[in-house]
Amino acid sequence: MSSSNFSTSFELSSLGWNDSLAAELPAGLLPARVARVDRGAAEVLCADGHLQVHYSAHVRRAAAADPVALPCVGDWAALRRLPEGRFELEALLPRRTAFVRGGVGRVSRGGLSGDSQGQVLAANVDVVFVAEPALHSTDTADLGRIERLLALAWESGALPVVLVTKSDLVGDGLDFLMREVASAAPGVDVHAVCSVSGEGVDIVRGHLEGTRTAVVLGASGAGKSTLVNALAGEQVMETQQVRASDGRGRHTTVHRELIPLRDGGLVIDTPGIRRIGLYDMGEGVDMVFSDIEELAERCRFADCGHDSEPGCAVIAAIEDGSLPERRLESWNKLQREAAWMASRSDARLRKELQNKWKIIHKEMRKPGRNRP
Ligand SMILES: Nc1nc2c(ncn2[C@@H]2O[C@H](COP(=O)(O)OP(=O)(O)O)[C@@H](O)[C@H]2O)c(=O)[nH]1
Ligand SMILES: [Mg+2]
Ligand SMILES: [Zn+2]
Repeated sequence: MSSSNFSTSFELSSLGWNDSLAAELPAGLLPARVARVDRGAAEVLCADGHLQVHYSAHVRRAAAADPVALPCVGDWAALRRLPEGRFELEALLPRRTAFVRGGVGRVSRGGLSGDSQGQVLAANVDVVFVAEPALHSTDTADLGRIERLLALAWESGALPVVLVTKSDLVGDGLDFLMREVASAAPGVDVHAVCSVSGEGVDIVRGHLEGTRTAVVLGASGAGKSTLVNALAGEQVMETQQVRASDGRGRHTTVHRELIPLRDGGLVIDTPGIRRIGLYDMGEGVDMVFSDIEELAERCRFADCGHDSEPGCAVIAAIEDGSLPERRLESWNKLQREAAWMASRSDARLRKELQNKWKIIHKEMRKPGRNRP
């Protein structure tokens, strides 16, 4: 974050603070929004400005028991003022939305529920920008990556929006590309944006109205940080310099970071995600493939596998060209992955339960215990 922000204090409402959050703030503590985390400490934005705070023993204990309890970017935290004037991060307020990697964890009204050993990538995000660069060398985008990120976005509880970035690089191919991308994102807004000329940036900004928080996801080099700078109207994030030797960029964004925007709203920049595993994301996957789900309702058999069954509406749609075959393949793949991950987590849960019972049985076998 630019150092100019360091001294200024923040109007809490400009950080997304509202009455329902206020109702959950423990008495005597101060609200602050987590802008960035480093090992054991967080940078927060609050009425007292931009502060670095350490975690209380309570937070450290909770995080040791379950990493989901670790503060993450976007979290609302409650700070305790220590006698010497410093602050300590004493508690996290329940999360409205959360991206959880490698863990279970569905968001319910009371925050994350269920057993989980995941890592929260970002919390309290309203809008997810899935950034996919328009490349001049190939005319198609990585639709599979878009679908995967959309599943993650839906599952988090936030609203996804797809951004085809670097729209200046495709020229005439843009319309075709936009249609391709839209076919992978039913029910999702798809916009073209060029952060260099500023074209489309206002539409992106429109999604932040009402002091919403967005996160930008996408591969390294997709133009995420450049977009964040365009939204901010100043250079807040470093962007990749293209190396002259091989024309490839270097990774520059290493931290996830929450940036309050001058024009309102907040945006979280992220490092490129190499590969994010789906984890227990059945519903997120269903949302991404709502077009196939709808078709499937018209299959003759309720348990149609959309393979070679007679009366299959999905196969019929592929044959008449209204559904790209790639979509069905991608759906099968992501469903298999989600199911595999879910079964793995079940296995882990079963093992944990077994261990628990082993301990109880051992206790019961101890000498001196009454046995039936
Ligand atoms: N032509 C063009 N280049 C862009 C645009 N946005 C970003 N870039 C370039 O793409 C490269 C990667 O951008 P960066 O924002 O660092 O990507 P990130 O890794 O997703 O944060 C940089 O060299 C940018 O200058 C755009 O709209 N048009
Ligand atoms: Mg970046
Ligand atoms: Zn079918």
